[in-house]
Amino acid sequence: MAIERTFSMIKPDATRRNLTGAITQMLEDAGLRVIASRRVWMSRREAEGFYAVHKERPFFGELVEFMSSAPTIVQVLEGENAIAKNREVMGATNPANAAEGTIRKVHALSIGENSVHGSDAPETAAQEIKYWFSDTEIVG
Ligand code: DGT
Repeated sequence: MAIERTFSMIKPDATRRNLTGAITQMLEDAGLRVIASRRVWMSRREAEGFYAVHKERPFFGELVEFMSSAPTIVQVLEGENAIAKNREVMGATNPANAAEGTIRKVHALSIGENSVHGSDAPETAAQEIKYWFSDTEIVG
């Protein structure tokens, strides 16, 4: 399997509870390397742009409100099979369904306040990385 890159975000519910280090440690323990990282307090407009694919969903307003309610940590992760590996360590969207030992099982509060985001495919990973980072900020 080739080395892949994926986009990860530590969400406001987690930064509020001072879990940036604990969550990053879980990513690193899974074999993922943090090759870019920045703390951002996104505007509503940035949140709407980032989550544009969900704009018709009933929870879109709530999602944008939440994502712009406190700082997030945006990251690029690199490793073998990084996209799938990150999704695995994140666990299911709803923490009630997440497997033992996953980030969402351990830390998430609800389906909305679910501590982390991770790209779900190579195309979205490339788009999401580009949304938040310039090439010079990524140091592999
Ligand atoms: P991600 O990685 O944040 O894109 O989440 P996924 O791919 O695990 O889940 P997805 O794409 O179905 O939903 C994107 C985000 O939208 C999810 O992380 C939290 C939020 N969300 C999804 N379903 C609900 C819901 O029923 N209520 C609320 N408030 N938020 C939701």
